[in-house]
Amino acid sequence: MKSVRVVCAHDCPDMCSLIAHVDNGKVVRIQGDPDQPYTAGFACGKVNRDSDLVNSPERIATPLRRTGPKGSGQFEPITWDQALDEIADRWKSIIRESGPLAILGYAYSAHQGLMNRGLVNGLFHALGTSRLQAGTVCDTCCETAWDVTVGPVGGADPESVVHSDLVISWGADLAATNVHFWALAEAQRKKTGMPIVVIDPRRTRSARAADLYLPIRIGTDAALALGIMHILVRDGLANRDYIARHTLGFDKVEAEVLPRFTPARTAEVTGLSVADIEKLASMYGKAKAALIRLGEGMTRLTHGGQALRTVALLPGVSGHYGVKGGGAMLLTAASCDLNYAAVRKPSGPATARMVNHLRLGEELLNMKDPPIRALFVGANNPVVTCPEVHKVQKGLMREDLFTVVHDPFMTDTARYADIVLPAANYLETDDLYRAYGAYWMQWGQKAVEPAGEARSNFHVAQALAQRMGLTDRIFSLSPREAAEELFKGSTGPASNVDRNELFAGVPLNIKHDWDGQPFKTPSGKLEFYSEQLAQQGLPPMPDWEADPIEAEEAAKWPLRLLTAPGYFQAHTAFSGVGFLREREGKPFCILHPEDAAKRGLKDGDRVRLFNDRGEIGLMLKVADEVQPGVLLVPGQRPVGEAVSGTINMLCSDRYTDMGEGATYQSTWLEVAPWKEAAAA
Ligand SMILES: Nc1nc2c(c(=O)[nH]1)N[C@H]1C(S)=C(S)[C@@H](COP(=O)(O)OP(=O)(O)OC[C@H]3O[C@@H](n4cnc5c(=O)[nH]c(N)nc54)[C@H](O)[C@@H]3O)O[C@H]1N2
Ligand SMILES: Nc1nc2c(c(=O)[nH]1)N[C@H]1C(S)=C(S)[C@@H](COP(=O)(O)OP(=O)(O)OC[C@H]3O[C@@H](n4cnc5c(=O)[nH]c(N)nc54)[C@H](O)[C@@H]3O)O[C@H]1N2
Ligand code: SF4
Ligand SMILES: [Mo]
Repeated sequence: MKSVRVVCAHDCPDMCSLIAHVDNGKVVRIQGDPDQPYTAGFACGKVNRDSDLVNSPERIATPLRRTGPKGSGQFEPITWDQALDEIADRWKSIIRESGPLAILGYAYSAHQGLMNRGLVNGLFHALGTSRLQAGTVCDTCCETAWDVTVGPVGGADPESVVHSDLVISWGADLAATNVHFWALAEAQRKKTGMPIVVIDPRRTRSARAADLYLPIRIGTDAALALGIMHILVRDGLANRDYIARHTLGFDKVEAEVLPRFTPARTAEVTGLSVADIEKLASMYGKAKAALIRLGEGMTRLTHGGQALRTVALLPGVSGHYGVKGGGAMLLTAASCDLNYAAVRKPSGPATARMVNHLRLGEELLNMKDPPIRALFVGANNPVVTCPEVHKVQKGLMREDLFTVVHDPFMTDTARYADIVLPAANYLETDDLYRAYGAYWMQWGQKAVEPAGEARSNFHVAQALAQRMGLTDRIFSLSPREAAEELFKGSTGPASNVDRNELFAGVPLNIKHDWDGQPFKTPSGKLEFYSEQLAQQGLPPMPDWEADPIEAEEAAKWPLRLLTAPGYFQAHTAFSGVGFLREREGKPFCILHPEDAAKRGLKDGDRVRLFNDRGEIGLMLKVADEVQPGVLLVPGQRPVGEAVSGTINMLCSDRYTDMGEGATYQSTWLEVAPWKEAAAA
């Protein structure tokens, strides 16, 4: 038995340092690293089972070639040489006939390592193919909203919570998606009595453990933030000195926007009580170092950018951005200034046609001059996780589309592939990591050799690059050598780390010297007024108003969809672990008792969820975890596990106001008893 220090590569802000216990070439147990202070000796409930993930009997053993109709899941094993030769031959002939733009590399985030995530993109960049505007299914809305307000720079350090006297978890279910910050916040509460506030339409685990829980109406966060600003100003709790020195345009907001957000109107819009709004404002205004953890949940809807931006402005009014332990924290990665281009953009044209990640279906069906003729999907499962799943499926059914899927498992997406390649996962790969929700960097080595014939993303990118005749150096370096390239020409704390320590596997802190939250906007200040937004035709000042298309949908359908990660099945990356599938249960939705009673539905029923886009079947749980008028579907689950279908069949591919992100929560629907006949 040996133990190997590895880094968790799942798409998660915490980037844990882990200890993999290995016996006879197999990972037998995973535990959190006690010597990395943020990981603090524990992994989350899902990753505790990652020995089951890496050893899962459901993993794909060899490359496969399709033998039946697309989507049927009928394949025959082939060798790696056959698979790679066939891919390279097809791509070459497509490039000859239609040019490189007819190819799309659709690779995403399931392996967070900078090499295994970056080099696949590097391959397609160098080939000059159509480019993926990645992450619009996830964080481009919140990131853009933050960037126009605070600037492209990391927010507060989660570990600074030891200096906080108030934590507000605003649209984030910390106990599910950011457990190490949650643990630190709870420890601070225990030690100092610091209150934790949760603002979330779902009574999450974090909400149940909070000192104050505000069950806000979906999509009204901007109104709540403005209502709090209104009270801070009214009660003389605005920090005028900070506002004058570090912010831009607050006077206009104060004169033109805040008067409209009285406590009474704020209560009407948000569905909260005036008493709770007053209480929150008073707690916030009187705190010395209030830390707001901004979640992405509030941005997955039409005016999501406006929501996040407005909440991110609050610490500017109170001046908490200038205090250690205060401010706001969304992401941290923007402060890690490595030379990413070395891996992601080794060569290739400066610009190329962009394809929005969330519009895969639309673009497969309708893109012209040239149409997409070849698709490579890696570390991504769009047949479940993209909106408009019916369109994605229809696009993937195109006989003239050549699809390659690289994944450890036979996913819903892989079923549509012409060639499936078995992927190694993070326990089987060497890579360099930097957290996106903390200030840590770490080299992680593989704990075991890849299962079966699985190969890493890095390896596949290099093998295809070589077959396609690309000569960039990066395609012949080892992961360790490639990682060194990231430090060339980089400046700042990340570049200053001791490389010997780093590559020996020591977790390293990359904290900046901190003298208050830096602002990297055009004005160098926190921008209440944003000229960048004005130029895009968006409201330059924070505000809240109802969206006309949402209002139309709401008039037609009685329930609003809330989607948030499942506790044991987050997205689909853990669906290969039987234990976790069972813990999560058969795919389900949650309805408030009043709404269930109105429809004659009871806990444990099979139900039909439907709207103009289609219908799906799930199990029903009846609970006051949500407010009346809301239907919650945790996680996104593969089609085969549900009564029928998957939730993204009902979600539109409309964009958010900022960052062209996904609007899953701008979905309205109805629920009724399940009837086999109706579904046929
Ligand atoms: N363990 C684990 N960690 C993860 C992930 C995982 O799946 N599992 N996923 C990772 C990924 S890819 C991401 S993007 C992040 C996402 O993590 P978060 O930033 O936490 O975002 P979400 O999970 O989408 O939503 C968080 C909460 O927002 C609430 N919410 C929804 N709509 C609104 C609203 O209008 N207003 C307010 N105030 N709240 C709202 C939801 O009910 C939910 O509880 O987590 C990452 N971390
Ligand atoms: N309705 C709704 N839809 C959503 C969301 C929502 O809140 N509601 N959230 C959205 C968000 S935030 C995100 S980030 C996306 C996530 O969507 P996806 O990126 O599609 O995430 P996963 O479903 O986890 O799929 C990742 C795939 O990568 C595979 N994989 C794991 N490790 C590796 C590896 O090392 N190499 C390769 N090649 N493959 C690997 C896994 O087996 C899995 O099939 O979903 C989005 N979709
Ligand atoms: S909390 Fe996040 S980083 Fe840590 S083990 Fe779980 S998924 Fe990995
Ligand atoms: Mo995400």
